[in-house]
Amino acid sequence: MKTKITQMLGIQYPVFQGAMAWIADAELAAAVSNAGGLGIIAGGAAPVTVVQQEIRRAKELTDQPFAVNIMLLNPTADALAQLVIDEGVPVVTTGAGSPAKYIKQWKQAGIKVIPVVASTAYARRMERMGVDAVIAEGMESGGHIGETTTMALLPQVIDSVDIPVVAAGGIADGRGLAAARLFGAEGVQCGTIFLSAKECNISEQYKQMIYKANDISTVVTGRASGHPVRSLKSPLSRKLVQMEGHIETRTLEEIEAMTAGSLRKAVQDGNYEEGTFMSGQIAGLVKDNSDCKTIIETMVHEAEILLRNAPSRIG
Ligand code: TUI
Repeated sequence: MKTKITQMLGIQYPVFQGAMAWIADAELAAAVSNAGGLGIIAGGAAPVTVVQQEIRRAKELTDQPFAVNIMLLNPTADALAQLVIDEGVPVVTTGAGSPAKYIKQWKQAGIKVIPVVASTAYARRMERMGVDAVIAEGMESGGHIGETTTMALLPQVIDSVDIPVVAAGGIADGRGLAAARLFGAEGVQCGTIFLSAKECNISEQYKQMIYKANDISTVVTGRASGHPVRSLKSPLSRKLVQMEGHIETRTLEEIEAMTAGSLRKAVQDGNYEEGTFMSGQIAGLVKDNSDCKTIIETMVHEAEILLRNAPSRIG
């Protein structure tokens, strides 16, 4: 499946593995890149030296292109912006804010720059700044999200810019990829489906919660603090929903204390009571423990069949 994105990045399949903080390490990213997709190392809130090690490990594990994601709320974003240049990382994605101040230096270094956007205004702003493509991420996604669904956001972003658009949010199989292609997207980015990959190093508790999830298993918390986050319903997210129902200043501080470090508790410790198990709404589709190659090849194969048979749907 050749698209403008596979050609731009020199990859085989138009499938990105979303950058998941604490989760998307060199092993996962390299497995996705070796399978023909675009693996992405999550900078997250990790110290610069840790991200540097992951980049170097990814270079050992794959000779295919991979990306690093810079989460712009992260205080080390400036240092990571320089690190990707120093390490010769070919592709950078960004999330949770504006990468405006880095774009010139990244483009000068020959890096392909692909920000996540959650609105058309922001997509247009990014295009004017000279980015290579955008990822339009709907609120079905796990983690930090915008307000608009993929179904509504994607065609509007595609109509707003001339650069390639990658669809994200609620995509986990060939149907999602085929639909995104019909919308006019040049590729997809998936996070939740890769939580089930053998190469994804998360706690067994997290994996089991994903396998057991259905269509109504996630909830959005954090709207009061301005950083809405989608995660699986759990003891912590239920408590947060309750507290957010009657917010005072003290509650915001309590919420901050309860959520700090809670993603790490989910990923590494499998702490059911105190963890934040970030997940997209598509978790109900994620059932078995597969590897990245099978996940990507199955998705692309299914999409190709659907797209080939599309005329039969006219009737
Ligand atoms: O960044 C994400 N998803 C994430 S980051 C993350 S780590 C985290 N941990 C604890 C609390 C909060 C985050 C987990 N998941 N996705 C990309 C994304 N970017 N979604 C939405 C946006 C976005 C929102 C506003 C991008 C740009 C934007 O611009 C606002 C403006 O106009 O500056």
